[in-house]
Amino acid sequence: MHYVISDLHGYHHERFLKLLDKAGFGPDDSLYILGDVIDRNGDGGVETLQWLMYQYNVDLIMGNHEAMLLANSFVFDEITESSLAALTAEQIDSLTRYQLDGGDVTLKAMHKLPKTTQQDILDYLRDCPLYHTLEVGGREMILVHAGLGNFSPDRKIEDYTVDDLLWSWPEITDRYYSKILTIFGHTPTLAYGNEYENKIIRTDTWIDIDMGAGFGREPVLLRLEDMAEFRHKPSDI
Ligand SMILES: [Mn+2]
Repeated sequence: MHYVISDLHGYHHERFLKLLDKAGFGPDDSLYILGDVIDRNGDGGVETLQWLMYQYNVDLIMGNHEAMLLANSFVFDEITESSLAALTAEQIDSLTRYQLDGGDVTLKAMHKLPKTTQQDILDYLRDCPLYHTLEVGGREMILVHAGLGNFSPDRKIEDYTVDDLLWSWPEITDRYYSKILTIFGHTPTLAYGNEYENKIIRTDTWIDIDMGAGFGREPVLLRLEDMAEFRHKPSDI
């Protein structure tokens, strides 16, 4: 079976593992995380990243938050007085924006790790793809973090830019490829209206599965074969 989940944003790691158990996720299944494992809550998802690096059947697709961590990875270089003085205004600006966007907890948790582990995590993130395509039950699907910005039916998936795939904010009325189902996160479904609170949004061409775990809500694990949804109740331990 194939599963997707998105925007964990520092969701408690053990609770995430329990959610996989709840769905019966096993060694023959595949899980795709549609980006933004890190930032905002708890240890910023660093525990989940350390787990992810060693899972052969779990793939992380790049989110804008992973991209921001990578863009600020200069903070993990050896720091000397001269390297601090050599920081550019762009680097300082980028770091400030990342910290204001929830990166603070991730940077703090990363700094507690040995240098080699930090570099292993950064190397792992550099290898994460911008999207993944697959076929489930005869239906073609695109898994991507934020949607397909500047969509055109004539544009092939490989022709979208990093900004299109990581930073777009789809409108509820947007329609994507008619014969390919696009699944993404990034925009909490609640942002489309109160009627979507705690619900994934399914249109005929795309599905948004971001439940707003970055803001303390429970994420949904979606099984692609039958579109079954698994989630914890907030009261579940
Ligand atoms: Mn995002």
